[in-house]
Parts: sequence; structure tokens; C-alpha cells
Amino acid sequence: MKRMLSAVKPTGKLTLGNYIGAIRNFVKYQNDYEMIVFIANLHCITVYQEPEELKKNLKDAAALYMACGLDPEKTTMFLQTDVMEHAELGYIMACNTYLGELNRMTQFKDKMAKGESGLSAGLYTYPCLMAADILLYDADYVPVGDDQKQHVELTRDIAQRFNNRYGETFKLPEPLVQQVGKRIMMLNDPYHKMSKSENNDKGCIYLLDDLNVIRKKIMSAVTDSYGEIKVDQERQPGIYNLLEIYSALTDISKEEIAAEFKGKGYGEFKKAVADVVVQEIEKIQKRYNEIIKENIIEDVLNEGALKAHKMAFKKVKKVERKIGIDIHKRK
Ligand code: AQP
Repeated sequence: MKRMLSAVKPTGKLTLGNYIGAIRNFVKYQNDYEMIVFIANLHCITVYQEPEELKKNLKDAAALYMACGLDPEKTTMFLQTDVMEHAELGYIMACNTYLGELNRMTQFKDKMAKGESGLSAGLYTYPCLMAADILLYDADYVPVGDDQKQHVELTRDIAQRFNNRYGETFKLPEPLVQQVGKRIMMLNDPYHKMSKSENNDKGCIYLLDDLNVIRKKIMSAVTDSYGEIKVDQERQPGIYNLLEIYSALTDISKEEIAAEFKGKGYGEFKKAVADVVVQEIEKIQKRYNEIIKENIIEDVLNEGALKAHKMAFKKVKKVERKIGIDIHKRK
């Protein structure tokens, strides 16, 4: 069975974008792949997080993974810092990455271009940690959103360089970019990705939002003055985004949905989108509340970490032997 690896970094409350672009797909994939999904708490702190809020977001993320349908029997689920080999290999990867490569990473470049101040060194080197996350487990596939593809490509370059220098060690992973739902946009600003750390409450649907609030957010989504529902991302980005959400959650194509709503008003369409979203999130919230009551997160994370650590430890030892820094048998 091919192995797939992914993660979410709960820098805030998880959004509908995280669900559609990532978690929902992990749930589908867990039947066909050996899934490894972790909570990327080290990646969270590349930008300052208020500690108590971060703890809450991390626990919620673990519960939401399960509430969305990730099954600990099928998926290895753990907290990144419970397997310290991530940080260990991350450092080794940084020693095998050129500054020029990191300078080309668009996420960091964009922040620099915006003149953001106080950017951390961790944010600059995080693609090295991400490479380690993937290469530790010899993942065949990494499902990613649009903007993460570049990082998987860098991972391949680092792995290839390492293999050339030290002999075959790492499997080269393939990025897997889905077609529908790969970039859900803000409801009140369809030119920007729905992002949990943007502090844009009106534009984001959070998975733990009150259902009435979700409905209101969708009903007030920004649209346009054309008055016709068409699949036209350039002229009608708001409508396109709602079509994308509806399509991702129902597996009906955007074209079919647009045809169904031909001649109908935006209000009616938004109501239908809200119905679909609320129905899906209501199920997730119900299960989330059960999981919190059952108090099972601790056991699931501990078991996942044990499994992951076995694989990661073996890999790091192999790497350290190859590069010459391991001089004795560690138990
Ligand atoms: N709006 C989105 N549409 C589709 N997919 C999305 N993902 C995130 N937002 C959307 C996908 O969720 C996975 C986990 O993402 P992440 O939390 O590790 O990082 P991110 O992509 O940087 O998410 P955010 O919400 O934008 O976080 P911040 O604000 O902290 O930078 C990824 O597969 C991602 O593509």
C-alpha cells in the first residue's frame, strides 16, 4: 500500500478551507493509502502564538481530525513534538538546503515584499522542517493545497541532493493537488484565501462556529452585480467561490450547479450553499462534542506517536550513519 502524509498547523481555529482543501480528502484517502497525519505544532510557532490559545487550538484540531472522520485504526495520528525526530532531521535538512532555495519560496518572499517586520528565522527555514516531516516516513504522496506545491518540490530537490551525496536514502515524494476545493477564498474578499490566522471573522467559516453564524456569513458573502450564476472566476470570483464550496461538498460539478440555478437569484443560491455547508458542519460538531465527552484524544495521540516514532527513529539513525555523525548504537 502506498504511503501518504499530511498535516495541518492549527495557528487558529480550523476553517472550512482546511476541511475542504485537506481534512476531507484525508478521510477519503485513508481507505486506499497508509495515512500518516500529524498536528504541526512546531510549524505553528514560526509566528508568535498566545500559549493558552495555542493549546486550545491544538486540542481542538486533534478532536476535529477525528470528528471529520479520520479513524485512528486506519490513520496514524500524532502531535509533531511527540516525535522529536522531526526537529532532528529538520536541522539536518537545513544543512542540506541552500539559502538561494529558501529565498525563492513564495510565502516568505511575499511577506518580505509586503514589508512585514519581525519575521522569524523559523519562518524562513520552515520548508526544511517540512522536508523532514515528509522524508522521515518515505511518503509516496503528499496531498497539498495550491500554495504548498513549491515546498514539496523543494523537498524532492533536497532528497535528491542528499541521495546523490550520501547514497540512496530518501524516497522522492509526489505532491497531490486536488482539482476541486484547492483554494477556498474569504467570503467577504474572494481574492484572498480563507486563512485561519488572518483574523477575518466575517470571511472565514470556522468548523466550530455556531450554525446560525455560518448561515449568516454565507448569506452576506460578497458577490457581484451581474445577477447571473455562471462559472467565471475572473468576472464573478465571489459566486465562483460559492460554487467551489458547493461542488466540493456535494461532488456535483460547478457547471451542473450553475445550470441548476440558471435564472434564479443570488439569495436562493446562497441559501442552498448555506444548507449544504450547515448540514456537513452540523455532523462534524455533533461528533466533536462526543469525542470531547469520551476523552479519547490523549490515547489516540499517544498510540499514534508510538507508531510514528518507530519509523522516524529508524530513518534518522540511517541518515546520521550516512552523514557520519552517529558513532554508537543508541538504544
Ligand atoms: N482556503 C483554503 N482552501 C483550500 N485548502 C486550504 N488549506 C488551508 N486553507 C485552505 C489546506 O489545509 C491544509 C493545512 O493547511 P495549514 O493549516 O497547514 O496551512 P495553511 O495552508 O497556511 O492554512 P492557513 O489557514 O492559511 O494558515 P495560516 O493562516 O496559518 O497560514 C493544507 O493542505 C492547505 O492547503
